[in-house]
Amino acid sequence: MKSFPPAKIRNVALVGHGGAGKTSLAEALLFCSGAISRMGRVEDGTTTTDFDPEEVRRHLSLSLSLAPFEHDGFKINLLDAPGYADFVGDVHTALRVADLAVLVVSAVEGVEVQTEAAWRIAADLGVPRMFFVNKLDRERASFDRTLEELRDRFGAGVAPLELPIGEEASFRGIADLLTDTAVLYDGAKATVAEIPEDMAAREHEVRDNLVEGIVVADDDLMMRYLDGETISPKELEDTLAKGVAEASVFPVACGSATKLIGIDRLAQFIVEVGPSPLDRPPVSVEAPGGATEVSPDPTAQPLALVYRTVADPYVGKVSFLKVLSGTIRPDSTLTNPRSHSDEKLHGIFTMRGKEQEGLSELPAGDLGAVAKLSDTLTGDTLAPKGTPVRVALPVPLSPVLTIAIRPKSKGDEDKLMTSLHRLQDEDQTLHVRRDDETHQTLLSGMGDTHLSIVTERLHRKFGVEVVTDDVKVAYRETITAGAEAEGKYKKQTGGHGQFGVASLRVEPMARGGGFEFVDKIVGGAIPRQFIPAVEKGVIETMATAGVSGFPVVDVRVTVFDGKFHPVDSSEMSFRMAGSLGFREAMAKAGPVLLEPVSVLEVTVPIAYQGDVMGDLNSRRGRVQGTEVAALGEQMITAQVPTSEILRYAIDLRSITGGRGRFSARHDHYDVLPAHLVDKVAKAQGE
Ligand SMILES: Nc1nc2c(ncn2[C@@H]2O[C@H](COP(=O)(O)OP(=O)(O)OP(=O)(O)O)[C@@H](O)[C@H]2O)c(=O)[nH]1
Ligand SMILES: [Mg+2]
Repeated sequence: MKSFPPAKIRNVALVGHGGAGKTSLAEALLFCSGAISRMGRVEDGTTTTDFDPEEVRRHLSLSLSLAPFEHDGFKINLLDAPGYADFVGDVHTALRVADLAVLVVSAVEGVEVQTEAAWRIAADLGVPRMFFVNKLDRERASFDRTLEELRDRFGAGVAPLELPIGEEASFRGIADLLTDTAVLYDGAKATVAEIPEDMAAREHEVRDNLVEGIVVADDDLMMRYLDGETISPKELEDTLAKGVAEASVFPVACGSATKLIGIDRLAQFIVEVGPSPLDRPPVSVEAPGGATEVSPDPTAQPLALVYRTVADPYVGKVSFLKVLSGTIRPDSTLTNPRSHSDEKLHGIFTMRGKEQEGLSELPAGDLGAVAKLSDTLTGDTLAPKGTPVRVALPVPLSPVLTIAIRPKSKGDEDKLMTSLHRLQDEDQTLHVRRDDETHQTLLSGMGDTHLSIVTERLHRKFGVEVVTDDVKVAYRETITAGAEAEGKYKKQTGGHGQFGVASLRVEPMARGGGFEFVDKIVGGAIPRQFIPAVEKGVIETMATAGVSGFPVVDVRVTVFDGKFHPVDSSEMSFRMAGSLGFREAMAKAGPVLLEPVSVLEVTVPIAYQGDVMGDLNSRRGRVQGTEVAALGEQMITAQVPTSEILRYAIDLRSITGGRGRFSARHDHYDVLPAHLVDKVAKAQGE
């Protein structure tokens, strides 16, 4: 593929709810532009951007795909993002490098949960947005109803540029409001025609609204319009383009991806009105002298952002780049300021789905890929040697669901960890952790589908089969009263013996107090050098085994008396005495179990607030407050025992139809209610 200057590049992310038709739309755009000669179908697993075996099998997108094509002398880099909520990480990735988000909305289902989620992410990142109302050929499709929903949710900036001619089975063309003409389709073949008479009145009304919506942005245009002058489509388009780039106007186009209606027009619209990398604000980077900004100037120093990493079975590691400034050439050597390693680029290419296509150079604004970088991860910056400039990393998404896994065959432990780390390179929403308290390997991610795909990949790609277990909660123990005990360790049968006695007092401390050791030995009841051994014995016992087998916390231990033997006493005898004394004193001191409690922040539309609070109550949660969040949502803050929210991601999704979001973090330990102690102790014994 030849090289394009920034003004001729459009980086476009297709985002929206699962099944709205993003992958089909990408396929249609590629087909209409001539980039592919056969139009694949999601149902047949033959599309360009759903090429992964799991995508083919499930008939939906699981990860982000790049698909560049040429249209009218421009290069459009399509980013086909998955719609399913578990893969929202890829929506963030796509919108981080896109200059325009096309929110694909089904004319049958209308605005859905992930349409709103994608909108919110794009708005947070300041990415210009437009809509493509798809599936107008389907039964029960309605453009008007969908448009009303769009206006209702996303405000007055929503501006239709087109109206469908016919709907459902009779959907056959598009009325173009800017030029006041109709386009009729026979397959992908378009013919320009007059606006059909039966819709002319409505077309004029919508067109007047649109024109008024556009001219208000420009005083001069507004005056001329009010004077009765006709504003040319070109002038309207230019003003519209400004509104789109500023993310104050959100145009709506429409069509059918599978019937190829309106597709060529969408491509044309993207090149004419969509922002180029030059229309976007400069990117802020961290440089040694402080923060600075870079613009997509192909003649400046080269700087690229690695926005995604994929392990390709044939090429090895592939790093996807967005060039922020300068021009990157196949023989360049760049430095990674994070890892301090020099990276020689062995060839630059782009990917169209799984197909590689070589590039002679990659100028500012463009997207491409390089293979086999030695020490570069997603989020890294590649800069010229001696210019340690870095793009700030985005705040990582917090995982919402955790499972425990172990390899099916015992020998696979190491292989499991290395495979997981390879998967983590590709997927920034995947977190792996070994819990030292519960001895489990924990895998956290964005939902159950995400995690089950990870375990499938472990098997398919790396040959490691895993078993999933329930996540164990890290309970602890403490005491509720003071008690004393004498720990006596004595072994004096023949030869050199063991003898040590330590009298200990235990007392409860405040929650979070941890552990304190007090030495109250007077008159040498225990020789000085053995006191640390007593403390060591206590600490070792506390760490592993209270009365129910959990670590003990929040206890003050005082050693106040003891006995020793001039020959048989040793470090070992006093360690044992400390351990025995602690165990006995603890058993007498009203031991209780402590459970971890999390702080949960749940954001839901107000309509679901009652249900969510009721559910939190049934989980022994204590609601601490509610506050108004953006877009008619409410944020509820509650303290909930961690054991009650291990699968909250799944439950909240079903309570709110996917409209709720939450974050949870460990907060403190609290006494486990007596009626639950048996259950926990029993589970521990298994
Ligand atoms: N009739 C009709 N069907 C369509 C149209 N666009 C997509 N479909 C069908 O809708 C289904 C979902 O389409 P996809 O392209 O996979 O949707 P997606 O938005 O990529 O879905 P995710 O990858 O899950 O986010 C497929 O069966 C398509 O054939 C359309 O314009 N008309
Ligand atoms: Mg898809």
